Amino acid sequence: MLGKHKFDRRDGALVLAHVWVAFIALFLGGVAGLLQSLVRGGRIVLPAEIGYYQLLTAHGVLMALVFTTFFIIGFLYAGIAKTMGDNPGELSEPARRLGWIGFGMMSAGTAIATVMILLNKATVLYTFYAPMKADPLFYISLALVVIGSWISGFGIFIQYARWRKAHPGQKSPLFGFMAVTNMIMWLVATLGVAVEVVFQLIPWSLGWTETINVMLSRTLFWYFGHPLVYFWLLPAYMCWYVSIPKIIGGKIFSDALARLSFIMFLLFSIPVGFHHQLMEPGISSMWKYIQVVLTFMVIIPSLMTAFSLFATFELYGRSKGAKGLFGFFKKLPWGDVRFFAPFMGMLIFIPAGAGGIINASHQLNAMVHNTLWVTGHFHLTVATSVALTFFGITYWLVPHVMGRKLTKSMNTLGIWQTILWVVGMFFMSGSMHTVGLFGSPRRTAYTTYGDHPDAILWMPYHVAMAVGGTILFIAVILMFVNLFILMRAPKGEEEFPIGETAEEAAPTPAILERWGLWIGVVAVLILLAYTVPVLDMIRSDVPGSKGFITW
Ligand code: HAS
Repeated sequence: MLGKHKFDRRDGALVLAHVWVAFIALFLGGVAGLLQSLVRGGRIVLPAEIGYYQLLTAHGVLMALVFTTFFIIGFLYAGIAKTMGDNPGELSEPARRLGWIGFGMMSAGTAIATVMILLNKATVLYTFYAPMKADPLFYISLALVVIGSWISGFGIFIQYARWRKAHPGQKSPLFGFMAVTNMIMWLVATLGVAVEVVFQLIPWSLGWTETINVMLSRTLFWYFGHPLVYFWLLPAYMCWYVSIPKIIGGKIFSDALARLSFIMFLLFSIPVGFHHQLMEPGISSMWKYIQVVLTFMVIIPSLMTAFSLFATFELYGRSKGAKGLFGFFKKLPWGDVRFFAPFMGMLIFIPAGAGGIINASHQLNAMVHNTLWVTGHFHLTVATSVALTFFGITYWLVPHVMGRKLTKSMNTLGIWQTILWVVGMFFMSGSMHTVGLFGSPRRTAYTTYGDHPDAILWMPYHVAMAVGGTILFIAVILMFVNLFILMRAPKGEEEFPIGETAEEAAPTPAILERWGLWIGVVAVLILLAYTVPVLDMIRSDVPGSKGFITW
């Protein structure tokens, strides 16, 4: 019922504004990605003025930071308007206003950052690792993006608080609960990068301080950087948990399990940043060990999610007469892009997650760290599981908020777009993983290691990466075209799919919504995992704290 309500036009405009910025970033980032893969595949040499690292920075910032953040905030606003709006599909005035202020600040920050990158004044990669230094304007623009996203987050919290006030004693809608969890995680995580940018990078880039504590800056970055990946992932999980059951005609397996998995992400996604720094000096093995253990904890909610999705599919399949272990497979709506694109994301998340577990295993990390394996890993996770799910959402979200209909031909184009993406990624990420095991480094232009003894061995894989990159670029263009067509689709109604929980599911314990408790536990875990090592880093006598560190 909820899904059928009309969406308020003013809120539709807010959602569409976010979606547009996201897809423009995807397009520009795609151009940079194509060029990069052609350079590494030895197919082209960049014209003198363009640097490889400049492209790499543009690609990473636009795809990983801008596309995701804008899409996510637009999607969350749409979902809370739908499920917790003052009327279904209508935000309250304060939430809408904060949404626009946040959008304005993030867009201004993004525009300045993009110009600085294009001017080659911010070639510091998407992780902006010191001692690489950018123009102060770049860091200031990043601060603007972060503060803007906080303001958008407050809009979501306000809408949630209004809903709870109007519905005392009731459990919040699952989508709203998940949106709030995701934004709390984002707020706590971005504190790390805000401290790094405001207290280290900006004063240093302005020349107010002569040196920078490299180790500390990287640690603050990864304090933020790992929950960042779950900030990308959780909205995809929201689609998998809440929308996919409705799209296939089934039920959510368990509301309680879904909420518990999100709370576990909140608890365990932040105190794990050291697993990106396992090969770095200046952090003792004991602290690395503790954070590796916590990393293995954060795998559990993903396993719970896999279990829950299989259960949803199986229950649905059996209700349609499916027999045997995988009989449900035949009953799933393969021809519906709203299902097909996110499902391909799920399927690919199985090897992607396995790769993550390899990365997190300290000894194996020594083998893969800083090789193209890691690049392959995040092209499967964020650039496939998450991106394909976001594409799948776009096919119903845009028509829904605009009062239009997803047509049959549009659906077919969407299926082709998904197939192209999967094929392109098979070549690209597959060869990245393989050649990574042969030691080919990441974040390095091909020409810089031309005389490496293994370069001949790596070359065919780099060519395969270029093939994959080209197919993916065609898929980006098709997605962009699809978005234009969606905007002009015939007027009508497209559902915002919000699933219902299976009748047999156990009730949801109220404790899962005790935010004070969970934020308290998060704070304790962060203090436990970070206090001593950060104090060590601040004391400059620790070996390695100011030393040279590999990227
Ligand atoms: Fe990661 C590096 C560990 C998940 C993104 N990761 C990165 C980087 C990025 C990234 C961007 O421990 C590079 C950063 C840089 O530039 O340096 N990652 C993990 C672990 C997980 C993980 C343990 N990563 C992600 C996700 C990302 C992401 C998600 C983005 C969205 N990652 C690492 C480590 C590094 C790292 C180290 C540092 C490497 C280094 O040396 O620098 C886990 O969260 C993964 C758990 C996932 C699962 C899979 C569950 C499967 C599901 C699908 C079910 C499918 C169904 C379909 C139901 C356990 C839920 C039906 C299927 C049928 C067959 C019918």
